[in-house]
Amino acid sequence: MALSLLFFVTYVLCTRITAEFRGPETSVNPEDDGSDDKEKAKLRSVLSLIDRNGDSNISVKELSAWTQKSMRTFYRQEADGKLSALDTNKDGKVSWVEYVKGAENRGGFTEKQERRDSKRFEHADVNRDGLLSRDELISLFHPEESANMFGVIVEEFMEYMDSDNDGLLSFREYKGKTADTGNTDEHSAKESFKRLDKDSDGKLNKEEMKLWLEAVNTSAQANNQAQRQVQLADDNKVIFRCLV
Ligand SMILES: [Ca+2]
Ligand SMILES: [Ca+2]
Ligand SMILES: [Ca+2]
Ligand SMILES: [Ca+2]
Repeated sequence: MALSLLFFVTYVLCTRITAEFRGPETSVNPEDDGSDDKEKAKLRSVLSLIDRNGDSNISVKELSAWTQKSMRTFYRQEADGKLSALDTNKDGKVSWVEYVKGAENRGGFTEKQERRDSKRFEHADVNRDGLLSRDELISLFHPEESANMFGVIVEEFMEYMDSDNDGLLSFREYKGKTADTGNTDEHSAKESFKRLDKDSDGKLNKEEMKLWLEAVNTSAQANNQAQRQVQLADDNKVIFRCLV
């Protein structure tokens, strides 16, 4: 959700930048009350942060780096919020008891959810002190960001998708939870299955499924998104020279 929000902001920002650059006619407004100048000033200050080498062009690399940095800042702030809400004994960490209490205050969770969260909690606790620090909380709530969480998430996938319980995912099983549920079409499901099936044996093993998680983490998404945004611009770079 937060990721989509940020990408939306990036999209609007880039669309604005490209539009500003393209036509002087778009900047002429007889009822201009100066609010555009204020907006431009705000935009300019954000753009200067993204444009690390100061050449007034925003490259894929710069846009991707900025998106990643912003997302990580957001994850830290979100974890701080969760920490202050859950940490009832104020020791700066969240214990499993505190975590369960927090869930109960929000209406409780089912036995299945409790089992799932308990496994995630255990894996997020990297230093094995039974408590989650702020960074460990980020792993708990955004498991795709931490390689140490991939194993437990793949186990969850398997439980959900491996209907014949052979520890491998056939295309039929994969399709059953992707294309057949309307999440994607059969052609795209085939393509993504083929991409993930590195040893081409027609099945996805647990290591191959971890690649799935790597493809949805912030770095991968930010790179893809930046590449798409920059392709919208005329010369493979988003330009904001007109604003500076
Ligand atoms: Ca605590
Ligand atoms: Ca810990
Ligand atoms: Ca299977
Ligand atoms: Ca395989």
